[in-house]
Amino acid sequence: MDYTTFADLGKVLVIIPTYNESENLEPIVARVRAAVPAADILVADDGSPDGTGEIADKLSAADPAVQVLHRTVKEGLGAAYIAGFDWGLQRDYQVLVEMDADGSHQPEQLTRLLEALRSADLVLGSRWVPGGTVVNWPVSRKLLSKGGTTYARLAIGIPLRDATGGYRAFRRQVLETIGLADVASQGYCFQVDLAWRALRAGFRVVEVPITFVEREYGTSKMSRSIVTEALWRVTVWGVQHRLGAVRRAVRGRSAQPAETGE
Ligand SMILES: Nc1nc2c(ncn2[C@@H]2O[C@H](COP(=O)(O)OP(=O)(O)OP(=O)(O)O)[C@@H](O)[C@H]2O)c(=O)[nH]1
Ligand SMILES: [Mg+2]
Repeated sequence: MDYTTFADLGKVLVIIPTYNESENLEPIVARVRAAVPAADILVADDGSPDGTGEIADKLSAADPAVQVLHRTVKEGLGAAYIAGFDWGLQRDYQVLVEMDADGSHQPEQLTRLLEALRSADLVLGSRWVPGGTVVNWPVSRKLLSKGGTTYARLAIGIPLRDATGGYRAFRRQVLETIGLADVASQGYCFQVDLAWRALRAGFRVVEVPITFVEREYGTSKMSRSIVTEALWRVTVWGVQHRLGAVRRAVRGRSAQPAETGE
């Protein structure tokens, strides 16, 4: 078996969601093709007004490994990924990768994620484990990112250093198991949601260090509403999680006499 092509993992699909990434798409696709030539690419574009969808079509026409999923309405990152996962799961892809189009997730580090997937079910590219870092971020963004994961650790007990990152490799079984159809969260929260579902389902989740590079071209879709959504959803999950633990403890106590035959 040739381990350099990752054939042992099965077919790999790199999903790249795009909204107004006309300057970034062509270079990122070329870098993925060079880094892992055996992987296919799916661009999931939400009708970008800047022509990103047409650029994707041109790349696809020139290279059969590149496919395009055109969606007509901008529905957010989470919905684009779910549509992309569904597309890949309907075909024979065994590994599905999340990657931003803006260069923040370096395609050259994809081999690192895939190598780690050999002994895991879900690999997270992590900025906040030893060896991981962020290039060109102001202190405020670093604080927001680290603070987001810290909050998720405290609220729901998620045992991760970087729960909001979006550079990930999933074995298909994870996506088939965790119930994608009822994932409503978007943005940062989408990433926390998926990692937490995978952990609760008992999958092996590992973090590998990445160097995250802030985008050079185009504009960020990060917004106050994405942060607010993550805050309220994680808070609600935290309360539900604790209530569930209390209920289980109470039920366990009232069930005890019957179990012990008293
Ligand atoms: N299809 C689709 N893609 C989206 C949508 N929102 C964001 N994206 C893409 O998702 C990826 C991440 O979005 P970014 O704007 O880079 O958000 P971010 O990485 O959290 O923010 P920055 O670090 O500031 O760039 C990029 O490839 C975007 O083009 C959306 O509504 N639909
Ligand atoms: Mg970005």
